[in-house]
Formats: sequence, structure tokens, C-alpha cells
Amino acid sequence: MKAAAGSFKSGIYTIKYQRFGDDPFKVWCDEDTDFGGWIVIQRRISAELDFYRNWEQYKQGFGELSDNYWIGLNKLHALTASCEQELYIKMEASNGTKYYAKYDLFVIGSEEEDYVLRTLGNYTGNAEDCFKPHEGEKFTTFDRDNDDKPVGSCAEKYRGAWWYHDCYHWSNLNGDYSQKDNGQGVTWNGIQMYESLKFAQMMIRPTEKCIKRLAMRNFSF
Ligand SMILES: [Ca+2]
Repeated sequence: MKAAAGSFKSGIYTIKYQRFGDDPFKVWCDEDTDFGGWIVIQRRISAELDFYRNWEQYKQGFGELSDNYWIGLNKLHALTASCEQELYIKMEASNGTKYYAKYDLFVIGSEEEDYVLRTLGNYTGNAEDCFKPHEGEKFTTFDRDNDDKPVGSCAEKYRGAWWYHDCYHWSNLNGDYSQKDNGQGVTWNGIQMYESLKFAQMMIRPTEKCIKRLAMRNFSF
């Protein structure tokens, strides 16, 4: 990610990525959390945007960079598959308490692999590890059932789209923001399950190993 010399502030940046034929695209960068350099891949901030969407929309991405947002599984695969990334999830409970969950190696598979959550690496944080149980699961939307539940779709049952197991196990960050009374909401079990979080934001950043490799190959990122 290239920024104006000397100043790194959270906001919209344009990045180039070889996997997209060097076509620049815009991302929101968080420079205020954990030393900065994070690309926002998902954000839940209000009930204004419906996240109960189909496979194609989850593939392409939707929402606004500065608001409720989903980057799209195609970009998520491209960004995580070519160079090691870490994942940071910022969350805020309905009572205002702030939490985070960080994973040191986040890789999403290709569309042929149904955008499987290939690995998360190791967890650190204060939110309890509620994502690791989803490791190895494929992505499921209401029109593309890749979950482990033999009868019925977890996306339908939990009003979202996620790397569902069978089913709720133990997070649902693309759930229904307006839900107040069951696991169908924007939930993370270690914080609260029966009411949506006030705020959730998923972000990725190249690991040190990735940056070294890129520097050696003289890539620009
Ligand atoms: Ca199923």
C-alpha cells in the first residue's frame, strides 16, 4: 500500500495488485489499530445495509468503504493466497466494551474451493477464540450450501453468510444486525450470542514474512 509521504492516516487508499492485472482499486486502511497498515475487509456499523445476500454478491463485494462493507471473496482470496496475511477483528459489545481477536495466518481458498477458510494460524486477543472452529470450512450463502449441516442451509438458519460448520460455531459476523434475541445476529459467542454486536470490523495486513518476500522480489504493494 502506498501512501502520501510522511502521513499515514486511516481512510481510503488506492492499491495496485498484480492478480488484478495491476488495475488499482480502493480500500479502507486502518492506521490506528495495532501499529496500522490494515486493509478493512468487512465492517458492521448499523442495520442500514442488508448482509443477507447471495453467493455472487459475496464474491464481488458490496457496501461502502467508509460504512457497512464487504470486500468480496474474490479479492479476499487474491490478497490472502499470494502473500501471508494476518487477520485482526475489532468488536464492540452492545454495552460499549471493546474486544479484539487476532490471527497470525489468514488464508482464503479460490472459488473452485468454495472460498474455504484454509487457515487462521494462532489466536491472540480478549474476545475468546470463536473463529478457529470454522477453520477448514467452505463459505456458505443462502443460495450456495457448503456447510456441514446435512439437512438445510446454515446461511438460512442464521440469516447470514459465513464459513458455517453445523451451524453456529461460534461466530456469525455477517448475520442480521437488527436481530436481538438469537444467534442470527452479528455475533461472537465469547462476547454475546443473543444480541448483535454494536460494531465489528475485520482487517488484514501482510505479515513480516510477506513483506520481506515482496521486498526481495522488488514488488510494489
Ligand atoms: Ca447444509
